[in-house]
Amino acid sequence: MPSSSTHVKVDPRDAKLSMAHLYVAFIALALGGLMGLLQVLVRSGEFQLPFGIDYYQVLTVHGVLLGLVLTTFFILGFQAAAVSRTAGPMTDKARKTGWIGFWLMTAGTAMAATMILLKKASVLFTFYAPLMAHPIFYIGLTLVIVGSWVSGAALIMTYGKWRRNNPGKNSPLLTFMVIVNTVMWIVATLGVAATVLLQLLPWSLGIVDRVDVLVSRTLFWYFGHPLVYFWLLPAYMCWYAIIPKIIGGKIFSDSLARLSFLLFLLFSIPVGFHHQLTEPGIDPAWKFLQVILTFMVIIPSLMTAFTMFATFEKTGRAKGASGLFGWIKKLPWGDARFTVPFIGMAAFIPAGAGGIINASHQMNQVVHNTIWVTGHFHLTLATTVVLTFFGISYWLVPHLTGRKLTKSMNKLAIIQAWVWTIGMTFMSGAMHAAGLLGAPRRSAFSEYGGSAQAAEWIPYQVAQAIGGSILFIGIILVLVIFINLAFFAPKGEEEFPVGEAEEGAEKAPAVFENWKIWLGITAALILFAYTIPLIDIIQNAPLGSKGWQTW
Ligand code: HAS
Ligand code: CU
Repeated sequence: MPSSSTHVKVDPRDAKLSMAHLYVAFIALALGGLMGLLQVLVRSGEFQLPFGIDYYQVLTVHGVLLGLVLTTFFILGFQAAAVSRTAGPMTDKARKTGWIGFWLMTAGTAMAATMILLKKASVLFTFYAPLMAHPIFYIGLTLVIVGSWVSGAALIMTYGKWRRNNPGKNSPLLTFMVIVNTVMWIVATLGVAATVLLQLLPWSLGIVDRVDVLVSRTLFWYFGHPLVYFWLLPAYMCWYAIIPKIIGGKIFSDSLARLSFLLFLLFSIPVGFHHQLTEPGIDPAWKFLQVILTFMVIIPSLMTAFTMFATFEKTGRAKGASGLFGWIKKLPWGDARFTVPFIGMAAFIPAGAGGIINASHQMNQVVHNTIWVTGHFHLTLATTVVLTFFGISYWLVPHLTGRKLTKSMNKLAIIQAWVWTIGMTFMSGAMHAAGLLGAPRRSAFSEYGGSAQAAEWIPYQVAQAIGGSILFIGIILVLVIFINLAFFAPKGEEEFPVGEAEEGAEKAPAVFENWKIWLGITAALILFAYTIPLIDIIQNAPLGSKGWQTW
């Protein structure tokens, strides 16, 4: 079967760049996972941290390493490989740019991590004002953001070269998807860069005394919501463009896949208020508008769910399946490259439903600031996205290092995913339940002076600890597989699977690559959703807050 792309392999020089990112990502997973274990143990009430280590310090390391470092590094590594595989090798200039981005991000990560470990920045992964960290923490964050822009530029340069060499053609699907995600990331990070550089850094340096907390949180969530789709879209790249090849099928619809990505670009950003629904100081009419836009951004996920079911059913039927559900039996359940991401997809059904509950203006009052929300993002990010990333690593790492995924590692990978599923069912399930009983998030163990309500939470916190401990075993297993694939697996060639469109399938409309239109609508929606409320917030601002260090 001819490949839809002329490049069947990632260029070895690009492979090095991609692997550098993956090493940092998996180191972050190891350390961040260990912190997670400590947290659930503390919250069970049966364990105290030694050596004066503080719960909130551990929680910050966990959130920053897993939520920000693991994700960003994995994604940029995967995206570099995906572009090199489908649009061709990077130019020397682009690759150099990619390395500069990598080192800026790595230096920034080291700076921020050092400050957290020195107990100078226990501000959690959302670094909300008025909690004030050491200036070096904010400088580190700035380097991570700027580094990611530089890395993004390397991808855009490679895409630009492809366009120049292939006038009038649609770019390869995976490259197109990477570019949408990169553009979304750049537009979104402008918000967090603004609050860090214009507000938090001058404040922690003592140049200004007070910070406008609501402005800072609004700029954060302008970024914070698209951040979660920046995590999700690489998983969708795998589902739309890679899984069909692994299961021996075809891409269901190239146009639909591109359209869903464009909808994410349009609707991911003007929705940050759904994280601020309980915050005073924002007019409810604007919250309502952003809730409507949030429901718009659910549509491309529903399109994805439809596409996945359709892909599975069509492939199964082409292999001779009959009956309503016969196709399920035709899926390659023994192949970790399929099964591991599939479990991620299945988890996204309850995870997404939970998101819709969160976004429903009134129901948010019940769950906001409870550990339900923590349960929600351990299903979305720490199950759906992360299992898909693990599934990607099982072929990407050996592809990049010139090795093979052996039968025994494949089996271990499937066991790993089941261990993860069991652990997460306990942990996230208990979090959702305890949240409905009012258990707070972002808080260490407390009996709240022997309150009867707090006593109700304790059995769930024990269940969280059991689940979290099982998850920690899952982390050890995935690290064993990663180290094997990076250094010890037998030499060989592992395929980078890329799905193909059906023979004679209709081409996606050229307008999908008219960036002026998409960026224009994105900007218009952002201005519509944010301009008036932001003016309101600034005009009616209280005095602002001095910095707090609660540790
Ligand atoms: Fe969320 C809070 C709303 C998706 C992550 N979210 C968070 C936080 C994080 C996060 C980290 O509206 C906490 C931030 C903090 O620290 O405060 N979320 C949503 C909505 C969606 C959603 C509407 N979230 C995500 C994803 C995340 C993520 C994805 C990470 C990757 N979230 C909220 C809201 C809050 C929130 C509020 C604030 C809460 C508060 O009060 O603080 C939607 O995008 C979800 C749409 C998804 C679907 C599911 C489609 C299903 C598919 C699977 C198909 C399966 C197949 C397999 C084919 C509609 C695509 C078949 C298998 C079989 C077995 C049958
Ligand atoms: Cu959100």
